[in-house]
Order: sequence, then C-alpha cells, then structure tokens
Amino acid sequence: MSLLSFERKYRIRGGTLLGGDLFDFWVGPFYVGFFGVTTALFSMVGIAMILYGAAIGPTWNLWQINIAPPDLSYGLQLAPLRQGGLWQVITFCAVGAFSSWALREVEICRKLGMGYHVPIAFSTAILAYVTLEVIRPVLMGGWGHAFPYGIFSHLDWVSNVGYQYLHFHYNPAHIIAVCFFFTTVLSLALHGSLVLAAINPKKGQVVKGAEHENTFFRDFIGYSVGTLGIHRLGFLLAVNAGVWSAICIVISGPLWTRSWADWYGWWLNMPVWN
Ligand code: UQ2
Repeated sequence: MSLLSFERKYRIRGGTLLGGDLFDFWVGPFYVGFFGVTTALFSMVGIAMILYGAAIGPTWNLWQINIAPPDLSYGLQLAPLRQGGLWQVITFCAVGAFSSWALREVEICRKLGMGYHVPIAFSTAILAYVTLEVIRPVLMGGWGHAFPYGIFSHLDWVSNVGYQYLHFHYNPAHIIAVCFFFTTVLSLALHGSLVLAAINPKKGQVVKGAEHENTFFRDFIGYSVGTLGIHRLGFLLAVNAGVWSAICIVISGPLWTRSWADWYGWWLNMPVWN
C-alpha cells in the first residue's frame, strides 16, 4: 500500500501506552503496538476455543453450532471446559481482544495528536457487550444468565429473556436505546447519501463541496447541521445507543424482575387520579 503524502509526517515513533519502542512498528499499512499483539493473541486463542467447542459439539451446521455458558448451578465459579468452561475462556478472550483493540486505537490517536473520540465511541459497544456477558451475570450471581455463542442459540436467548419480562419492549431504557439506534441509522443514511451525491457529479462536472451539501439541506428542510455538526450528532447518537442498551439490560433482573408492562404502574398509581 502506498504511503500517503501526510503519512511521512504522522507515521512516527512514540505515543505508546505500554511496551515503549518494542512493538512500535507497522506491518504493511497496519500499526502493531503492544495492544496489536495482545489483540492477535486473544483473538487466536478465542477463535481456537470456538472451533474446539464446535468440534466437540453435535453439529457443524453453522446455524446450530452453540457454545453455552455454565449451568446456573455453577454460580460464578469456573466450570469444566465442556460444561461452560469453554464459554468462560472465550468470553475472557473476547473482552481481552475488544479492550486491546480500543487501547490500540488510543495509541494511534496519541501518535496522530487526535482526540480520543474513536476509542470512546468504540468503548460504548464494548460496554454493551460486557454488561450483557459479565456485569449483569455477576450482579445476578451466575454465568448462566449470560447469552450463549451461536447464531440461533443467541436469538433464542434474546427471545426467552424478552418473554421473561413479559414485554421487554416496554422497558423504558430499551425504548430510548432503540430510538437512538434508529436515529443513528437515519443520520448515517442522510450523511452517507449526501457525501456520495456530492462526490459523484455528472460526467465532466467537478466534485461538489460543503457549500452544495449545506444548500441541499437548506433547500430540502430549511436547515443544515453542517459538516462537523453531522459527525458530532452521529457520535452523540451512536454513543447513546450503546449506553442506553447497557442500561436497559442491566436494570432487567438486578433492578426490575417483573413484567416491564407493569413498570408503568407508577403512572396509574399517581394520587392525582383519585
Ligand atoms: C447536513 C450536513 C452534512 C450531512 C447531513 C446534513 C452539510 C455533510 C446529513 C443534514 C442533517 C441534519 C439536518 C440533521 C438531521 C437530524 C437528525 C436527528 C436525523 O446538514 O452539513 O454534512 O451529512
């Protein structure tokens, strides 16, 4: 891959959090770093354990492969490999790999003198995963509360947990999270299509810039949030989607054990109705 002109200036030593100069090098276009090494190691061990789990399981049907957490009777103990121990090793590797990836992003930000917006945003996705697989199961006293690794099996888990709270969609934090996910997607659609439209003019015409993008939205809805604004908005919406997802699942069980439809009793029970 070619070196871009500005990379000669920015592809520099330093900015590492751990390892000093030891892993401060690139492989082709990719920065390695201490956390690049740990990402690779966690990923390789995790994937090997998934393949081992599939190999000792009853099927190679991609839809049906399932690596389940330990039974609730194990509580928060370590379980034998075939009784959920594999799931525990895989989860440990996953959290290690995701965290390493975030820290590698931090090192790259430091090299480039950028803000930490990218690792902060990515960390909310990690937060949602860790809340589902570690924080909530620990708060509820058993790894068996976490979801299994498998395509259909994790869908079944979502369905079962949904019905456990009668109507999970009535969970107010879930409603807020879904609104943020939908608005994130709407914003990405508006932004992606606007940028593609601006850089793909008719043959023979020059590529259009921010003035045309602003003018399109002013003509269209009377308002343009701006080229920086759309990215600030996208960051805010995406981070909130992740954070409210974590909130909506961590309050289900540790805080609220009944039907989420019943939560709205606070409205019906207000003294003003008497
Ligand atoms: C915009 C702008 C961009 C954009 C987009 C808009 C030039 C390239 C998509 C329009 C976005 C608006 C009006 C905000 C919509 C709000 C929500 C909550 C969906 O103005 O500036 O830059 O990509």
